[in-house]
Amino acid sequence: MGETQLHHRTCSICEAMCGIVIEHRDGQVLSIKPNRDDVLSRGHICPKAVALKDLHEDPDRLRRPIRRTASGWEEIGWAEAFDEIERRIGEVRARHGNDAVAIYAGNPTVHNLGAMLSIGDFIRAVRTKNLYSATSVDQLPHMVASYLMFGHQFLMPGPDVHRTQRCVCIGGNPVASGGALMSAPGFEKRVEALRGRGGRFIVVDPRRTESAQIADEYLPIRPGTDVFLLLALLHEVLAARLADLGHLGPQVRGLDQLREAVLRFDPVRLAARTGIAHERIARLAREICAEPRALVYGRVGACTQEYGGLTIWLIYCLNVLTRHMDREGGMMFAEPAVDLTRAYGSRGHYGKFRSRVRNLPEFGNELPVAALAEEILTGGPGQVRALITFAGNPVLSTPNGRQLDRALADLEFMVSVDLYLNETTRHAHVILPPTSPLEHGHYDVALSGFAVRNVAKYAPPLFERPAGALHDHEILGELTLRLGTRPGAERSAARARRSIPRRLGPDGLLDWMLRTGAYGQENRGALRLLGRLPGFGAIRKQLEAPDRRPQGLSLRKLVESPNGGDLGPLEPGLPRRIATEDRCLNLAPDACLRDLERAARALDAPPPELVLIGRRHVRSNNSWLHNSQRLVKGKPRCTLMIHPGDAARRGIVDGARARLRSRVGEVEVAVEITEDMMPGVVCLPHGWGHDRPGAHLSVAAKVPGVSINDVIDDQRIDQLTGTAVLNGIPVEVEPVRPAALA
Ligand SMILES: Nc1nc2c(c(=O)[nH]1)N[C@H]1C(S)=C(S)[C@@H](COP(=O)(O)OP(=O)(O)OC[C@H]3O[C@@H](n4cnc5c(=O)[nH]c(N)nc54)[C@H](O)[C@@H]3O)O[C@H]1N2
Ligand SMILES: Nc1nc2c(c(=O)[nH]1)N[C@H]1C(S)=C(S)[C@@H](COP(=O)(O)OP(=O)(O)OC[C@H]3O[C@@H](n4cnc5c(=O)[nH]c(N)nc54)[C@H](O)[C@@H]3O)O[C@H]1N2
Ligand code: SF4
Ligand SMILES: [Mo]
Repeated sequence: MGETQLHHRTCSICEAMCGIVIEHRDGQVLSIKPNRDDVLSRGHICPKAVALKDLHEDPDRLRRPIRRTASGWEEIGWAEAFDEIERRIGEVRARHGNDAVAIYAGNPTVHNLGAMLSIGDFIRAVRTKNLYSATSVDQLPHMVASYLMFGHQFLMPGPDVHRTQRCVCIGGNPVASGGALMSAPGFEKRVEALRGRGGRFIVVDPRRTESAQIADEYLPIRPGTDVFLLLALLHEVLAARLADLGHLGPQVRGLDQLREAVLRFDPVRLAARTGIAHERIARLAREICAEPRALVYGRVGACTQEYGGLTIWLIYCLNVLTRHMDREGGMMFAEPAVDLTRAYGSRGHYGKFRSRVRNLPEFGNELPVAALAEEILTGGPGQVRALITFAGNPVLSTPNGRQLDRALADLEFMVSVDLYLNETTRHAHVILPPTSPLEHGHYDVALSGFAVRNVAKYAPPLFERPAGALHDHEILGELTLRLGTRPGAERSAARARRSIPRRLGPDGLLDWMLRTGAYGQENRGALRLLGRLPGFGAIRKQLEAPDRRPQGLSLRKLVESPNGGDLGPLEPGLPRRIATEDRCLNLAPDACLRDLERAARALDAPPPELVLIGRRHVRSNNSWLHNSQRLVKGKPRCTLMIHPGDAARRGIVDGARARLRSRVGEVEVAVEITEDMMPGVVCLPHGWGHDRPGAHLSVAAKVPGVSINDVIDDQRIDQLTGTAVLNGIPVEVEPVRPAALA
C-alpha cells in the first residue's frame, strides 16, 4: 500500500472556485476537505465538492466512445468513432450545406481549462450559423449590456462584497448557488462581515430564499417586473437630481437620452406593477445615492425573464449614475492574470445575422437556444440536420424540453462529447467521453475574471488518465481537424497537427498567457517590440494592462503555490478598459431605448394570476449531479413550492400531487406549501426529469423528479437579447385527484 498524499485543487463544479484538499492513496480518493489557506475561499466548501470523487468513480460514467446500433449501444475505438463522425457529418453537409450542422456548448465548458482554450478553434472550423450554448439561458443579458455600454462582451462587473456597505441583490441566491458572475465562496460569511462593519444586505426576489433569510431586508417582487423597479429607482435618482457620475463623468455619454427615457414613466405606476411600495423604492434609491460604498447586483432571476436585457442594462446604469460603478465597494471589474477582455476574446457583435425561423438576433455569433428545436423541426433551406453537443444537457436545461427531445430524435446525425449517457446524449449516434475532472489540469480562465479578489490558481492533474482516454481538448482538437471546412483542409490539417498551440497543449498555452499577462514575468520591453509585428496584436493589447510584473507569474510559479496566487483586491479600471469605438461608456444604446417601448406597453397589462419561477439547491448543480447518491439522498427536492393562500384556493394540500400546466406542456409533481413564496408565484427547481427512457443514470433514475423546462415556453424570449424567459411564465396548477375520486 502506498502513502497517503494530499493534492490541492480548485473545485470546478460551480463558479465559487473553492480551494479543496484531496487526500488520496494508490489512485483512490480518500477524502475531500476545505483548504483553509486557499487565497480566495479561506476554508469554505459546500456539500457538492465530494461529488468530484463520486463523479470520478461513478460506474455509469462513460469511459470509451460508444455508438448506437439497432440492438443497443456498443463500445468502439476512438479512430473508428472519429471516422464515423467525419463521414456522417460530411454526408449531411453534402446534402444540406454547412449550416445544417449545429453546435450546442454547455455550461461545464467554462469550468474546463482545455475546453476553454480549444472550443473557439473548433467553432471557427465548423463554420456554422447554427451555434448555440447555455449563454442564452443564462448570462446573455449581461454580455449584451456590457458590449453595448462598455464595448466588450466579457467586461462584466461584479460586486465588491468585501468593501461595500450596502449590497442589493436582485434575482440571485448566492447562499445556494455560490454566486454567479461573482466568485465569492462562503457568501454567508461575507454577509456577516458586511453586517459587522455596519452594512446592509438587501434581497429582491419573489421567494424568501436562503439568501433572503440572512438579509437585513427582503423585498418580494412580482416575477418579470424588475425592469419597472429599476425604472422607478432611476426615476427617483434623476427626478431628485441625485445623479453623480464621479470619475467616469468625462467618459460617459447618453445621460440626457437616458434621463428623458426614464422620466416619462410614472413612478407610482411602475411601483404598483412590482408589488413593492413606491415609498420604499424611492427611499431605497436615496439610500443607494447617500452611501459612498453601495452596489446593485443582478443575476439569473434578473436576466432570464421577459425584460432581462433591459433589467441588466438599467442595473448597470443605476450603478453608474450613483457613482458605484468601478469604485471601491461598488460594482468592479476584476483584472485577472489571463484577461479574456484584453487579448483572447472577441469584443462581441450584435444582430449581424438572424435566425432562420423566428428572425432572432445573433450575439457574438450565437443564436438563442430557445430557437434550436424549431430550426431542426422546420423544413426548408438551412434546416438543421445534425448536431454536435459539448458538455451540455439542453433537453433538461432549455425551454420546451419535450419539443427538443422530439427534434433531436429527428436529426440525421448527432454526436455528443459528454461524461454520461443522459437525457440529451441518448439521442446521439456517437458519444465521446472525456477524462474525469481529476485527470486534467485546472485553471479558471473565465471565472477568475469575476472573482471578488484578483487571484490565480492552478492545479495539475491528480491522477494519470487511464490508457486510451482522451481529454476534452484532445477530442475537440481532433474534431476540429476532421470537421474543418476550409478549402485545402487536408493539407492544413497536417499543418494544424504541428501548430504551436497544439504542441503546447492547454498547460503550455496557459503558461504563455500568464507570462505575457498583467502579472507575467516576461520582459515587457521585449514583448512591446514583438507586439509591433503584424499578427501579434494580442500581445500588444495585453500590454495595455498596468505592469504588475513583480508578481512574476508563470505556470511554474502557480504549481509552486498550491493555495493559489493572491493578486490583490479589485481596483478601478475605467476608463482605461472601456472598449467602445469612441472610448465612451454609453448609457443609452439605441437597442435598449427601443426595447423600452415594449416594456412601456406592458406596464398596464394585467399580470397573470399565477406564474412559475425556478430555484437552485446547494446539493445540486444544474442537471448533472443527481447520480451521486450522497447528494440526492434525503427529502425529495423536486417539489412545487406554493403560497398557502394559492394552495387553499385550489384545494391543494401539502405533500399532495398537483398538475402544473402551461401553454407548452404539463408535469405532475408533489406540492410544498410555504409562506416563503409570494402569492401568485409557484417555484420548481430545474435540472430534474431523469425518467426519460434510454438514459443511463442509475442513481438519478430512482429520484427522477420532473423537468421544469417541460413547461417553460420556448416562444417566450427577451426580445432584446434572445434570452429564454425561464422565470415568470404563466401557469395553472390543479390538484391531481386519485382516480377513484375523479
Ligand atoms: N428553467 C431553468 N432552466 C435553466 C436554468 C434555470 O435557472 N431555470 N439555468 C440555466 C443555466 S444558468 C445554465 S448554465 C444551463 C446549463 O445548461 P447545460 O450546460 O446544457 O446543462 P448542464 O446541466 O450543466 O449539463 C452539463 C452536461 O455536461 C456534462 N459534463 C460535465 N462535466 C463535463 C466535462 O468536463 N466535459 C464534458 N465534455 N462534459 C461534461 C454533463 O454530463 C452534462 O451532460 O441551464 C439553464 N437552464
Ligand atoms: N447549488 C448550485 N449552485 C449553482 C448552480 C446550481 O444549479 N446549483 N448553478 C450554477 C450556475 S450555472 C449559475 S448560472 C449560478 C446562478 O446563480 P444565481 O443567479 O444565484 O441563481 P439562482 O439560485 O437561480 O437565483 C436566481 C434567483 O432569482 C429569483 N427570481 C426568479 N424570478 C425572478 C424575478 O423575476 N425577479 C427577481 N428579482 N428574482 C427572480 C429566484 O427566486 C432565485 O432566488 O449558480 C451556479 N451555482
Ligand atoms: S461552492 Fe461547492 S460546488 Fe461550488 S466551488 Fe465551492 S465546493 Fe465546489
Ligand atoms: Mo449558469
